Amino acid sequence: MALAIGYELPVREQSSAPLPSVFARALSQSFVAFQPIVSWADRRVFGFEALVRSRAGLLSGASELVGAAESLGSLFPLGRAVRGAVARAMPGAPDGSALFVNLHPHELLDPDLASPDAPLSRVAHRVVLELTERAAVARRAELRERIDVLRRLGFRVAIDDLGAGFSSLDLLADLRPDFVKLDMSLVRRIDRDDGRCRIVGHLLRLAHDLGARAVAEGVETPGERDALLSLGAPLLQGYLFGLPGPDLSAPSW
Ligand code: G
Ligand code: MN
Repeated sequence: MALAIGYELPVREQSSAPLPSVFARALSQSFVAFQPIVSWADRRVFGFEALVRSRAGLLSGASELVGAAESLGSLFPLGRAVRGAVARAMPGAPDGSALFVNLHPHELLDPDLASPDAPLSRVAHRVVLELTERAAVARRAELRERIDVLRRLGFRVAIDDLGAGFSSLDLLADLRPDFVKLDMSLVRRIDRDDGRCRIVGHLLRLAHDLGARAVAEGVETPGERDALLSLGAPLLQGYLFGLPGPDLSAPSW
C-alpha cells in the first residue's frame, strides 16, 4: 500500500547500533509471508503475494527492510533472499497457483534476476513480478527492455498499487502488464462511496481493454467484496480472505 497525503509516517524504531549491522541481522532473519489472492466466484485460490518480513525486532516489516536496503545500497541481496525463499516455497504451492513477488525497480538492474539459472527463473511461468514506479532508476526504454528479457524467461508482470500515485497510466501503456493491482485506497469503503465505485468500474474496463487481469487489494469487509464482485472484479486479496502467513494453503471459505 502506498502512503496517502496526510498519512503520518510511523516513527522509526530507534537503535544505537549502526544501520549496516541492524540490516545484516534483519536480513539474516528474514522470511517471506504469503497472502492468498482468490477467485471468489469459484472459491478458488488463484495465487499468493509474497511479502518479506524479518524476525529481528528492528526492521521487521517490508517497508522498513526495503527503506534500509535502499539507503545502504543493499537492494540486490534483499531481493535475492526474497526470490530464493519464494523459489524454495514453490513446490508447496497449490497446483497451478501463481506466486506474486514485489520487485523494487532498482532490482531490474540485478543480473541475478534475469539469469536463467537463478532459482526463481526455473519456475518463472508460475511467477508474477509486481512493479511500481517508486524509484525511477532506469529510463523507461531500459525498463521495458529488461522486462522483455524477463518475459522471455516466462515471468508475467503486474503493475502494483494502481491508483495510489506511484503507478501511473503511462506505465500501463508502456508495459502492457498481464495484471494490474488496484490499490487498497480505492477499495476501502467502496460499498459506500459512489466515486470509488465509478473509478474502480472504469479501471476494471481499462484493464480488460488492455488485456490485463485486475486484482483488487486490501479487501477487508463482505460489503467491499460484494461491491467489487458486482463491478466484475475477478480476483480479490485482503484480510477478509487471509492475512499474510507462513502457509501456502487455501483460505476457509
Ligand atoms: O504495496 P503492496 O500492495 O505490495 O502492499 C501490500 C501490503 O498490504 C502488505 O504489507 C500487506 O500486509 C498489506 N495488506 C494486505 N491486505 C490488506 C488488507 O486487507 N488491509 C490492509 N490495511 N492492509 C493489507
Ligand atoms: Mn504488492
